[in-house]
Amino acid sequence: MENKYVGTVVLVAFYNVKALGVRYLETALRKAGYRVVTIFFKNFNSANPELASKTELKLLCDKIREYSPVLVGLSVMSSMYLEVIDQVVDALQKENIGPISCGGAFVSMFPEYFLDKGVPFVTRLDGEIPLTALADALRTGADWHSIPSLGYREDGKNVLNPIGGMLADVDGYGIPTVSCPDGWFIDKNTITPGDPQRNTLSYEVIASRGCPFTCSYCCCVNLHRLYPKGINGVRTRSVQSVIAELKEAIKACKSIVFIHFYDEIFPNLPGWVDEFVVEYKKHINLPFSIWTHPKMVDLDVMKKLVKVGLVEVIMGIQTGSEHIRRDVFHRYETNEDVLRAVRLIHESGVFWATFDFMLQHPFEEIEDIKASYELAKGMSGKYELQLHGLNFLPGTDIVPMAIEAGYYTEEEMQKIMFAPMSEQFSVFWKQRNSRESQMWYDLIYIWQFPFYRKRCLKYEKDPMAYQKEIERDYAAAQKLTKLRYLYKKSMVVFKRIRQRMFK
Ligand code: B12
Ligand code: SF4
Repeated sequence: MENKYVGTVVLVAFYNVKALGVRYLETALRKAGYRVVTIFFKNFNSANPELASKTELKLLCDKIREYSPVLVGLSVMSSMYLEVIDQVVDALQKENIGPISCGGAFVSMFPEYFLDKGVPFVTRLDGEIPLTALADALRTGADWHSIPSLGYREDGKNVLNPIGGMLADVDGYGIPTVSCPDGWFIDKNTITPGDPQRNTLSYEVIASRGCPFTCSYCCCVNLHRLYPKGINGVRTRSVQSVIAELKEAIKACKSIVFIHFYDEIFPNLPGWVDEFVVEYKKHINLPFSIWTHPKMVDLDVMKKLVKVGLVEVIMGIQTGSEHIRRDVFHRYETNEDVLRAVRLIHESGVFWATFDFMLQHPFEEIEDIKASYELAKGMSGKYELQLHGLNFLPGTDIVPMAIEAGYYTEEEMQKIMFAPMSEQFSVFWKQRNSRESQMWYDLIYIWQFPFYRKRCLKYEKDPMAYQKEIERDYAAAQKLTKLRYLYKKSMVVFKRIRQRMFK
């Protein structure tokens, strides 16, 4: 069996059993003749993230050693769980397992983080071509020094090759491996054979890579700045490629009832959408969700998508304060644009609209959070609000802004950005602020439930005078959120059944 492969590469995905980036790498390596063993290390849990236990680290090391790979690729998408990547790198180094190569969004921005730790190779941006070239070179003993996008350590110095080996037409990468033939899942001190995605109810796909916007708290613009000439900030796949992947997914994962499109912004190119809706209806016909942006909402496009199964639209609004939005977040839509987008989303007839806000960060004054409350009040139709805090992600434009504004020193900021995982995830959900800010935060949360709106109109006159009542209603609204979640899920399943019956 081993003979049919040129060698084995082990890939490790962290806290993400869907791990699209890793699945694209697997496709590229398999095309080049490698046996690819993909280990999904720990399940995602943003509410209560756990570190890796000694047992889990041992299970990982033992499994990798078993395959004597040419290369071990660690996928580091986010800095929020760096603590665990550090644990894994330490364990692999102690056990002399490797050579290790790291890649992923965080590594693309901070390649030296791992080189300084003694990891021999890193890769920036798209990994398909460089990683395959590196595996080939290590396997054959060829020289790897000039592989584009590769970083390595030599004579005590870090060397970063210019970024290259990126395809302008991402169809060239093929489709991500939907079901890894040599997949393993490590979690809860146990290792399970098989790709955990096979039993999934929802499949995650991206129809494009990249985002045209420049939000200061997001890495997309920083990643974009690294692109070489000739590579567009947004690279959209062909409809055929997306449909081929989804067909494959439905064949391999028998329980799929829902599709999540995780494009930063779902493509709204008119020709593309027209072709997509025809093909999607014909071959896939499953309920799906998309992410969009206030500047990108087009009624005609939305209506076409709704007709073929779009049931949920998630849109970042982030704040109602024009000042915070423009000067701090570097988002250039106005409140009118936001209200228009919300209206159009509802007019399209989509079942569910979810809007994200990022509240209670150091740039925000009471007037700003009040403005978010006022914006929510002006938003038409039914909607779900997801209220988040602001994570300072390393390398994003908002980081130096916060230091310059005097909110943190450089040292304090380093501590925040590289804090233990549990602290970072608690900031993601919520950050404690002044009592008054807390009352406005609670009011925004409560407002999303129409039943409480009359009370909100009373409390808003002087929230500090109604603290007890606001807290009580906030606690009740949190319970309602759970019920609403169940309602949403059951409706999606119901829609799926109906769609099947009237196919
Ligand atoms: C889609 C997405 C998600 C999806 C993931 C879907 C999936 N099935 O994988 C969901 C919604 C689940 C998600 C969750 C999170 N995400 Co996210 N996500 C993205 C997004 C928008 C696109 C990622 C993607 O799929 N790209 C397409 C694939 C093909 O590219 P890729 O993953 O980058 O992989 C390529 C290269 O990086 C490289 N590569 C990857 N791994 C490796 C390994 C080796 C060895 C090599 C050589 C190369 C290599 O090759 C791959 C193929 O070309 C990015 C933004 C971005 N531009 O990266 C944010 C992004 C990666 N996410 C981010 C964050 C913060 C998170 C969360 C922590 C959010 C949270 N608080 O819960 C979680 C963490 C999940 C996890 N365990 O990793 C941040 C990370 C920044 C940071 N410093 O932390 C980003 C950059 C967005 C941002 N806010 O700036 N995310
Ligand atoms: S619109 Fe979303 S994905 Fe695009 S830069 Fe802003 S936060 Fe990032």
